[in-house]
Amino acid sequence: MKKMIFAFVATLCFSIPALADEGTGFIRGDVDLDGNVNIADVTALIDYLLSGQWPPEAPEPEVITVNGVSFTMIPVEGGTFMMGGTEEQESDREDEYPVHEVTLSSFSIGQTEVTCELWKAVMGDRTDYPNDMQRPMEAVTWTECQEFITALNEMTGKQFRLPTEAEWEFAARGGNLSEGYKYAGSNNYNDVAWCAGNAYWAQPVATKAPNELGLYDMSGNVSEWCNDFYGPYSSEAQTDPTGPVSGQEYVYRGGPYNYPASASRVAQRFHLEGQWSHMGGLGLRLAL
Ligand SMILES: [Ca+2]
Ligand SMILES: [Ca+2]
Repeated sequence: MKKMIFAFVATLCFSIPALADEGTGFIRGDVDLDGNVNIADVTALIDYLLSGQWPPEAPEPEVITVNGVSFTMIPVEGGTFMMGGTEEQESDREDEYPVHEVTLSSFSIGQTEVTCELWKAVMGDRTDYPNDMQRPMEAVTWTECQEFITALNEMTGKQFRLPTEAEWEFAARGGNLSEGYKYAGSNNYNDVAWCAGNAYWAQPVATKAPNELGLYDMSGNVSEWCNDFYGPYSSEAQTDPTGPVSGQEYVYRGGPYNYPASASRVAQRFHLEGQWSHMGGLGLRLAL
């Protein structure tokens, strides 16, 4: 009898419509949203049933407005992936190896790069970027990004931050919905990335196709600062890695509009000193 009840609950577990929807990035049956489907999900489902909260729902994209400017954070369900120069990357760059297994907890990431419009809404007149305000903010240092995030957090009461390098790559690869593309959402850079070959300067965000998670411009447009110091990869499997504890330079990812397409591969790493580098084509994307 106990077995029958268990089997019944397990069947329920795998039929949760909210979590089975195509395109949400969430795994069918993963009730507790930890990226794995296992016995813990059956327990979580029983808890949901007993608490009267049925059905459990996958988190929705969140729209946040500051000083009249709205932006969207996309939930990314945690999971396990291979990080670094996997086969489809066709990479000869030493720092993408060894390819290693990374497991991440759930997080949210900006649907787009931080726009000039959003930067201005948060930092007042600090921006002197005169052109299209829907373009990504660029030529900002890692330190300035932290100032922007601190100000944004004071305005919203939230805990925005830069993504870790692993979160950035997992999201670029499409998270649990990954199709294994070379670029974020396609094997053809022209579908998804503004880069040398189709652009001379930054383009308004979200004007190429999104990736599997609905994220725009993870490949190309502007590169994006990550929170981590730059360092070599280790072959060991890691959970929620945050990079080296100290370092000289910070990681940035995604390849800018003025680099060749290969620079916008999902695995390619860049690094730069964080305080003085006002580099054109380098911006940011928020994580939460
Ligand atoms: Ca689970
Ligand atoms: Ca980008």
